[in-house]
Amino acid sequence: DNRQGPVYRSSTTAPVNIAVIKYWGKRDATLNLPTNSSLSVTLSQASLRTHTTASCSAHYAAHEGDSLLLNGSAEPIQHSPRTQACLGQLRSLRSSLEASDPSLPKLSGLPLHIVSTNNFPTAAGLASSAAGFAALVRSIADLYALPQSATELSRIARQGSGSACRSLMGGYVAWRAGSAADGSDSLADEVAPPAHWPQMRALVLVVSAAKKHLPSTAGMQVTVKTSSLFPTRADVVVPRRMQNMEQAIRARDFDAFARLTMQDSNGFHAVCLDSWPPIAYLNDVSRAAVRVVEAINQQSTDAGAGLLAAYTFDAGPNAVVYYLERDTERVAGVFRALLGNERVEGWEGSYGQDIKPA
Ligand code: 2P0
Repeated sequence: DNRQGPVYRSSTTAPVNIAVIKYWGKRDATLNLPTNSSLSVTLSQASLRTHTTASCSAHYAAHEGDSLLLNGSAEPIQHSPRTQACLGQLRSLRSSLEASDPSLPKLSGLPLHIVSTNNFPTAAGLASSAAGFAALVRSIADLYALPQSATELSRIARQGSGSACRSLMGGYVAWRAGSAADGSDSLADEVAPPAHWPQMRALVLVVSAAKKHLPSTAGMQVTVKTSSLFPTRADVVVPRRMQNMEQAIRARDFDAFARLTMQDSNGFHAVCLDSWPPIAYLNDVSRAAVRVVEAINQQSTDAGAGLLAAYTFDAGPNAVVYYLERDTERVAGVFRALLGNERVEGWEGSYGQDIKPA
């Protein structure tokens, strides 16, 4: 129906990212400004991603306003300050474009319909907010034909969910904490593209798909307020580790990458446990996964070689294990043999190649 004008539409996908240097702690909870920089690996879109279509039209009922359908359910975005911040800033960039070029259609005044689906269980605690807000920002930026770079858009995605700013780029991505009070320098940049180290793989072990743990936003606030170990982590340990991790990635040094990844995951869970009330995200199955990785690495280092596998855990019990393609049998193969397929909902993340379901 064209009587009330066309429907403008744009679709995109955004991948999940899994941090190897963790974001944990905000210096500003409204702008999502972190207390430390972080670094993640963007997983292949074939394994874990959000698909989002954004559209706008004069045909859409203005009184209904903007809407978001996530996996078929309407989300109450009118009551989400984070979503409102993203939509407001994208609209204002479009509005500036329209002001500078009067021939452009006036999309900034039209209601937005956003339809999003994940190709993985949303409840599984697999960083769905990162892919979700990255896809939301990218799809609307494309719909509005905004000229801003991925790094500039990361400033907007960050306000939806901190970790989302790292999902606007592929490969190895750093989120620089920045120091400005308005967040203008708290941005993501690509440390290395996927092709720099295409042998990297990730095995996602869904230990529990239940969503019982304390949400990240609340957990971070408790840690910042109460953990006595936290200032050392944020101010001393992570800045040094960021430098070493970037160096390990540039040199494709898996041994150093693995050690830093495991140390940082453990450091993050240590400040969680040091919080009051204490925050414990890992469970017995998580700890069993740690022991399997340690056994694999022990065998390798006993033979005089480097580390083969690195575990990392976010704000929940699920494990992500990084390894190199050449060690697939010795790492992913061991997990599969131990756990069997029915107890492991796994994906092998890969770069530039098809994903084989585990
Ligand atoms: C990370 N996590 O670096 C860390 C590691 C969880 C543990 O980013 O409040 O959903 O939306 O900014 O991004 C999860 O926190 O938090 C997270 P908000 P977010 O991936």
